[in-house]
Amino acid sequence: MTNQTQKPFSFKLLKTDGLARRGEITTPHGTVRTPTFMPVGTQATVKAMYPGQVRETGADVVLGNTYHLMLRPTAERVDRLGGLHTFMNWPHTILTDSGGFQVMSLAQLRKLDEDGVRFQSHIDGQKYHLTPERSVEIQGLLGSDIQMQLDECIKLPSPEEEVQRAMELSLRWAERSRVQFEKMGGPAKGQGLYGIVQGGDVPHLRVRSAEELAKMPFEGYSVGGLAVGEPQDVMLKMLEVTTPVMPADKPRYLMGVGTPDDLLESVARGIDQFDCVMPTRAGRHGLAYTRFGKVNLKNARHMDDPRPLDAESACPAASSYSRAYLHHLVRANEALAAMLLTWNNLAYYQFLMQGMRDAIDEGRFEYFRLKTKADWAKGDI
Ligand code: PRF
Repeated sequence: MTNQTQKPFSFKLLKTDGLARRGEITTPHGTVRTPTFMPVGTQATVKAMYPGQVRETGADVVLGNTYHLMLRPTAERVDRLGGLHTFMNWPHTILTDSGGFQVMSLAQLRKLDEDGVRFQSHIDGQKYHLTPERSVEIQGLLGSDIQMQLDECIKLPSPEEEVQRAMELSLRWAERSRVQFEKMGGPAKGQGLYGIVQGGDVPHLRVRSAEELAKMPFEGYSVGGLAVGEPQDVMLKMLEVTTPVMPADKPRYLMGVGTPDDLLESVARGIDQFDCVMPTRAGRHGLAYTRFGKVNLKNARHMDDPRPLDAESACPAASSYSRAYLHHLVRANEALAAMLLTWNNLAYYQFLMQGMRDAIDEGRFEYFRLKTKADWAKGDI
């Protein structure tokens, strides 16, 4: 049950500019300004960042993973310890993925059938059975504000029959997930459950998936099965056929995407929410995102460069450390390298999202899109 200060899930569409949308998701743990980028906190931590610092970059919501947390420390333990918000000291909104995607990329000896997916843990080989019902149960135990149905995401390219089979299975799992979500009291707790559009790179399957899901009462709708090996123009084409069929009064979440350019182009096609490991993972590998494109700090050209990454950035990681120092930390494999570059990258992603939100508010999104791309093209230095 939500207490007096907690508000139930809702979405308000505040403004549109072309297909780009400016909105607000409310959950029991706060307000999410959309379009939004959600840093990935797979293991109940955004790697190399304090939660307060993640918040300060401008994040309204972080993502957790059913797959990882069910294996360790287990959903039941997190529940006993007061839920995921308390456990990880993130009092704001949390979205969790359902586990299907991670099972397919990480688990051993996977076996998928109508009922769900059987797999062995990549940590200790222990056997698990994840069903649509169990996934929603786990997400409920974690206390996630925004939950995802279990789905089957297949890699591209795949034969059309295979794409169709996975999409139809995901629709049946959507229905079962919804039933379980209501049984768990999700709506009474003010939580939301999203259905996930599948259909690979086949336009008519995407449309059917979105139309069938729209008939079910989800709080939001995700676009899954993209950024799985197809070129960017195929992904954008799929968004162009999918978002017009998705309910306009519900949030739309493009899962596991992407580069700054992907975010810009997807918002231009009507997407409201994103998550991706890119800024955090790249940061741990010596790569910085800036207004003028990517900077690989491993490169020897930075060795004697006293300039910061971006003197005008509000993020200290970008403005207060020289490229020479960052290069040194990366080369020496120091923990601070990962910390500073992750901080810089999350701050840049949030700066980009704030720029998009302001541009939509002020009816100049198209100009913002072109200007941002022109700055990237200038390149760094
Ligand atoms: N389904 C789920 N999670 C995901 C995806 C998906 O298709 C993707 C695809 N890019 C990332 N994360 N449940």
